[in-house]
Amino acid sequence: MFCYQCQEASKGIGCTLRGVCGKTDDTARLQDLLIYTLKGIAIVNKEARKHGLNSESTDSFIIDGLFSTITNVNFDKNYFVGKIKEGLNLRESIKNQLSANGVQLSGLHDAATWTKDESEFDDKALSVGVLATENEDIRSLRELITYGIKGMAAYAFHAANLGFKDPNISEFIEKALIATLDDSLSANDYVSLALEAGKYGVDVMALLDKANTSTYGNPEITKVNIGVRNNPGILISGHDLKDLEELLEQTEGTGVDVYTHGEMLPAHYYPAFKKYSHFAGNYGNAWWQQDKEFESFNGPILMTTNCLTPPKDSYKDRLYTTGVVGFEGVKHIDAGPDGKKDFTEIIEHAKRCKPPVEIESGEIVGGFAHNQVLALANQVVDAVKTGAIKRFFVMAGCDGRMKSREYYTEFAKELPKDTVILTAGCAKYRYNKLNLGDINGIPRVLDAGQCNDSYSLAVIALKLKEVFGLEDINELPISFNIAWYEQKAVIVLLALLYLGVKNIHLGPTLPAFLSPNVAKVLVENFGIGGITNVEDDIKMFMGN
Ligand code: FSO
Ligand code: SF4
Repeated sequence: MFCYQCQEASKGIGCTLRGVCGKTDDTARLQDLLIYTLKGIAIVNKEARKHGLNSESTDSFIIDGLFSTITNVNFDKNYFVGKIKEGLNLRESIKNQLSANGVQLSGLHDAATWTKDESEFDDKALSVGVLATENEDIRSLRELITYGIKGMAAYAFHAANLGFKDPNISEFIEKALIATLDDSLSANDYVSLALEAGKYGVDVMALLDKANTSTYGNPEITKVNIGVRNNPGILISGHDLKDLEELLEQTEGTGVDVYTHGEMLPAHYYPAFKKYSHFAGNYGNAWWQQDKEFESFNGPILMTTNCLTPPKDSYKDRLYTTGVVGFEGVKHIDAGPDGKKDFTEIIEHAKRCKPPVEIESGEIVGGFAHNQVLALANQVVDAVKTGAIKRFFVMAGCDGRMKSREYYTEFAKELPKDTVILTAGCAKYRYNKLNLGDINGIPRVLDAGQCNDSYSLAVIALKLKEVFGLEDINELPISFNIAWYEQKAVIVLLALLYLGVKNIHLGPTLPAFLSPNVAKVLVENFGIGGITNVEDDIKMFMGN
């Protein structure tokens, strides 16, 4: 195997024997082969589109497939074997449909023609992985784009679950998949394609924002309990709000409470979920602490998306997956023919469990997505004009288990008191319990929501640009010190670059998949930088 898609890639180079994330080498190879299969489908589907023969189920197959290969989503090799077989069948059925409509395909790439028996998948996978592209710069750019569309697929998946789809996004994803096989493209072509991915990144986050806010209302300032009650509970993690809604509906009146974990915390900010009195609070912290927190939670846990880590035996039998998440030996819940998920088994399981052990108490405040912040716009603008707020720091993205991430807690603590942190994603857990105070009633940490709600932060920045009558978003007193871990952060980054944001600092380390030359392009054209130490970085950001 060779995988370098996340921030924890072994030695900052890549995982070769087993993933630091726990992904086994055979699963990693099957993921590579699934991606290759998706490229083949994209090639034939491009023709289907041209002839008005594209079906929405093909778009969803590609979106699900990409999402399932994101870090910490699916570790189950049988899942990938099944998806590859399904993908090959789908590809052939599209060809058959084309031919029935008089369209003959010729000169197709191997990705669109190969067939193998399951026993030969592993061999085939060896020739189609990341290292199949020999030139390290082209490889770097192809992977940058691939990881970007993986992130895009994740957001498109959640939007689709709420009935919001955009065929243009799927068409772009397919175009990008095909481009990664095109040896006639130059490094410059791929840089342009990466920026185009950023445009669709903005679109997909806007689509998901519309899906979430039109279904569940606009997030509003909310205090979230981080202690526990005395009833048995179900812990729900990941990012899918539709799953949460169904779970809340089905647990109502059962005596079982529902708690959020990790990236599900922002669900509390939506008006639609406030009506559930058994929606008890948020339990624990970011994804990487789940091995301890799932243990002490005592009740069943539902993982709707990443970040899942290989479960310990102490809670493996209490763990359930749904959607594209999977782990061998862990129960999986799929939607029935009516599209609804039946969580009865989890609810009955919860009733047999003890209430959660309290690991924290008190409250945290969040809900500062674009609508809420814009409602406070006058207050915010005044605070900037009078100098009460000197600078905003966008510290969105992901948390991770490496010690180097303590930087972000220190950074938040050491920031001058006249600065405000705008956050989104699980990165917030490094500083959302610090009590950093407020500025004229505006909290110093404004949590917009999940990683996709970084879109909200961009909307806020664009609004401030307009209010202050500035030409360029980079003239605002906003600095970007972003923490990344997996591929959703890649699409967020590309989206910010597309919006013209310069001088983004990315940490705790720059991606292993950026070759020195590609990193140079990003530094020279976009001012992308890494991080050093808290003291020097704060001086640099504050301009002194
Ligand atoms: Fe975190 Fe994991 Fe949301 Fe990521 S839970 S690390 S950017 O998957 O998706 O922020
Ligand atoms: Fe390694 Fe990250 Fe790939 Fe897992 S996802 S194998 S940790 S690079």
